[in-house]
Parts: sequence; structure tokens; C-alpha cells
Amino acid sequence: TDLPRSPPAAAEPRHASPAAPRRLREKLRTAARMAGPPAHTAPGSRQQVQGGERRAEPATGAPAARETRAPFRFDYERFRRSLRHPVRGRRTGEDPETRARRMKIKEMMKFAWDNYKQYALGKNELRPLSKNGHIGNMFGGLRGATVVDALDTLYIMELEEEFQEAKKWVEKNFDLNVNGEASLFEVNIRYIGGLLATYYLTGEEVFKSKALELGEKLLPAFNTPTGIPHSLFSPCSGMSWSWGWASAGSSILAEFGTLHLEFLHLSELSGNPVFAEKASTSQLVLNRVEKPQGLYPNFLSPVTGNWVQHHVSIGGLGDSFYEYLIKSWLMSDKKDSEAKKMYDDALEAIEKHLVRKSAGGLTYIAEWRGGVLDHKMGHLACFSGGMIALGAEHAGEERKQHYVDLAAEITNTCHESYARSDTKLGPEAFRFDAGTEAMATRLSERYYILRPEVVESYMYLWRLTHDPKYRQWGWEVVKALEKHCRVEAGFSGIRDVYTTTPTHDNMQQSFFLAETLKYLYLLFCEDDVLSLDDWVFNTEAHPLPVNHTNFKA
Ligand code: DMJ
Repeated sequence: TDLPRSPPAAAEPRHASPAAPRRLREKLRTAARMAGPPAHTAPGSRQQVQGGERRAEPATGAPAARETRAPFRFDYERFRRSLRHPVRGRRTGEDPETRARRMKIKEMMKFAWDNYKQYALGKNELRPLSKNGHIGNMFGGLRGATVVDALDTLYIMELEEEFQEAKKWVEKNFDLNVNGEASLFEVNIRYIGGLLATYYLTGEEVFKSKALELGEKLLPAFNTPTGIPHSLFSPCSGMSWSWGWASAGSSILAEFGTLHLEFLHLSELSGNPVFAEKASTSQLVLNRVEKPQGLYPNFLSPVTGNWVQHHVSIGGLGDSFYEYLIKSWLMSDKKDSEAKKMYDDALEAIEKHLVRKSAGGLTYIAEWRGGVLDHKMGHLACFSGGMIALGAEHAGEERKQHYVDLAAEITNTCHESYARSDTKLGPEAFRFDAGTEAMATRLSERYYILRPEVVESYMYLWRLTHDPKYRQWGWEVVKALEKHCRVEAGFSGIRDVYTTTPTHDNMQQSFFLAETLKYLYLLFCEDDVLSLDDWVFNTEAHPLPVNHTNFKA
């Protein structure tokens, strides 16, 4: 999701974390088992995950011989043996055109990185027109968002020198002792996600230790009566808040619902179940709460655990919550059946109440405001074609084709939102009312900020169907980016997709390197590069491994 910034409401008092209920403990046992037998864990480790709880101290006798126990050690070699495909694939039998297109995208990544490095290294984003850096106020004093977001893309594209530059910055300059007000969601998906993914890809300890150190700083945000985290936290003071604009101090579905993948891996790598416990509490609260028509509204009180407003959207404010349900199930090696059921039920309700077909035959997902449909689809909602494609394979024989078709129809509609613009890039939101189809009607919705969601869906649909049109559509985006967004010192968003002489917004978003270019690149790779058998992508396109339970170590 993407959220407006505003000052936090008055600081709320910190609350004690609720005790983990019995069902949660059971769930955590399952989560802990995802790591497999204690081959991942040094025997007798102090923080060994056992049944989801820290190992009990001996009741009597000599003091525990803690000091002599080996510290927890994640078995990286064992993890690598669990993968079914080489991380960067085998590169066999491809045609020259596909290779040339992939190389073009690699060149775009190098250009984006080189300019960031030259003009903005250590700042959060590059301003490619003014040739300087942007810090912003989303990350609470953390810096280098573009470095951390770019790491795994540089690695996958085999931009070795550039990867080393980024790694060096993390080693020498990435300071976690910062103060300020940070978004839990943004820090999690970009920094934690980027660091975890790069650790799993490379085995370099620095990425793991930074991820775990930062992960600890997120924990105070969960100190609420329900365990549903606040949206904002201070890495230094441990205080947390809700957004000032979120009614009645509510937390946002797409924020507290988009932690599960990263937090399970924080537990996996640290041996400390607290992260999995925090993320599972949110899932449990959401599973229990009554849902209007089976739908999940976007605002929930972290104090009462009840909905605050009945606005439902698969775009901004709601989006990645749904994505993390199906991906949690896939990442658990299909063991987290609660997440799968929540996903299946949610998708059924979405299809019944929000999916509509326009007069011109375009399938879209509307928003829902207390039972009334707003016939608008945000660019953010275009990730859903890819999500539904990813889930389709596991929907059961009778539903599978239906979901493949639905995913293809939604992705087609998102492609139309690009095809109907003068730049061939899509607007921030498009509507289906008053004779309009798949176009923005408001001036304020005409911009494009280098977002990934449409090419993300092309990538998933390509892998599912191998229909060449998805590669053609991806290539149209590459050409449009080159024509309208490439400037002298990087790539910039544009303010109006309906004019061929667009004004640039002077911002190269970090997600352009993390997501847009990565998904485009993967679209022109063989399927075994970051194979979906082995990896799930977090919502910032950082690959996190599936916990294969069935392999010979
Ligand atoms: C990214 O940070 C993530 O994809 C998030 O889930 C939504 N917004 C941006 C990209 O548009």
C-alpha cells in the first residue's frame, strides 16, 4: 500500500503485549517446524525454537550451563541444499531476442544504480533532474533505502561490481541507531525484506545481522492491547503511534497484514520465536473478527480489535494483506492451511462483491464503501492479476481454470489502462463510470511514479501461461520508460500519462530498482531464475525462500 504522510496523533501509551493464546502457540509450533529438524539449530541453543516456545530452564539442580552452549546458528548450507533450482537459473536454450531484451533491462538497472550512486548514495532516493538525494520522512532516520532495495536485483542481474558497491555501503555506512518516526510497513517490506533476501541469495552474514538487529527495533510497535501493531514507531525510543489521519487511532489492514513473510524468516534466522508470534497474532485476530459479507475493511482498532470503517479495497490500504495470505501458505510449504482458507474465502467474497465487468467487457475490481461500489481501480490493485494467477494452480481442479481466466482478464484490463494513454504508461487510478473505461478522469490521478504492479502481473501470467503477449506487453513498458521516464541522470516519474510531453516529478523511487526492473528482467528470463518452486516475493519483490520440508539434507 502507499499512504499519505501526516504528523502522528499524540503519542499513545505503551501497552503490554497479550499472552499468546493456545491456538497461536499451536500455530507457532507449525511455524517452528517449517525450519525442519534442529539441523538448523545448534543443539542446546539458548534460543532454540522448540514447540514455538523458548526452551524451559531446568527446574532444579545446577544452574543451566548456558554459557557453554553454542549460540544459535542458522544452517545456510543446508538451506541451499533444499533449493530445487540454481538461484540464477541455468540459462539454456533461449532465443537471441529474449536475451537482448533482458540485457537492455539490465542496462537500465545499471543506469538507475550508477546515477543513484553518483548523486545520492546514502540518501533514500535519487532526484534525477536536480541530481541530488531525497531523504523523506518514511523511514525514521534510516538511510540508503535505494541501496537496500536494489541489492538483490543487482545480484540477480549479475551486476557484480555494483552489488559490491552496495554491499560495501551496508557494511560501512548503514546506521541503525537512528531516531525519528518510521513506518513499520515500509521499513519491513523494503529494509527487512531486502536484507533477508540478499542474505538468502548470497549467504553473506552482514545482511542477516543487519536484518535481525533492525527486526528487534520493530517489536515495540506491537505493544498494543490486541497485539495488532501501530503503523508508526520510533526505532530509538520504542514509542509507537497510529497515523494522524487514520480514524479513531486505527491500524491499516495492508500494513499490519504485510509482516508475516519477513517475520517468520526473522524467527527462522534468529531462532527467536518472538517475530513469528507477533505476525501470527495479527493473522489470528483477523481470522476471528466478524467480516461484513466476508470482506476485510481497511481500518481496524489495535485497542479493541474491531473494524473502524467499512472501506474495502484490493488496492491501496488493503492490497498486500491478501497477497501475504496466499504467499504465507506457499512459503510454509503449503502447511499454513489457516492462511490458505482465509485467502480462498477472501477471494470468493471479493469476486462476489467487488469484481465487475464494464460495458466494454473489461473485468475490474471496484472499491466498496459501506456496501456502495466505487467503480475505480488503482494502479496498486493491478498486482491482483499476478496474485490470482499465483493462487490459481492451487485452487482445486474445478476452480483452477476459472482463476486463471480471472487473473488474465484483470491483467488485460490493467494493460488497457496503459494502452489507452498517450505515453503507454498507466495512471495512478482509472475508472469505469460515466462512459469512461480504464482511464483516469481526475487530474490528480493521471500520474505514474514508476510503479511495478502491472509488470508484476505480466511476470506471473507469463510464468503461468507462457502466452507471448505478456512479454510483448512488458517490452511496451520498457520502451515507454525509456522514452518518457529516462532523463539525463536516472529515471523519473511523470505527472500526466496522457501527454507525450510529460512533466517529470524528479523522483527515482527505490521500488523502481527493487520491483519494476526486477519483474521486467524476470519476464525475459527462463522460469528457473528465482523459481516460484523455491521463492515467494515479498510485496517489494524481495525473494524469500519456501521452507521446503520434504528434502534429503
Ligand atoms: C511498493 O513499495 C510495494 O509494492 C507496496 O506493496 C505498494 N507500493 C509500492 C509500489 O507501488
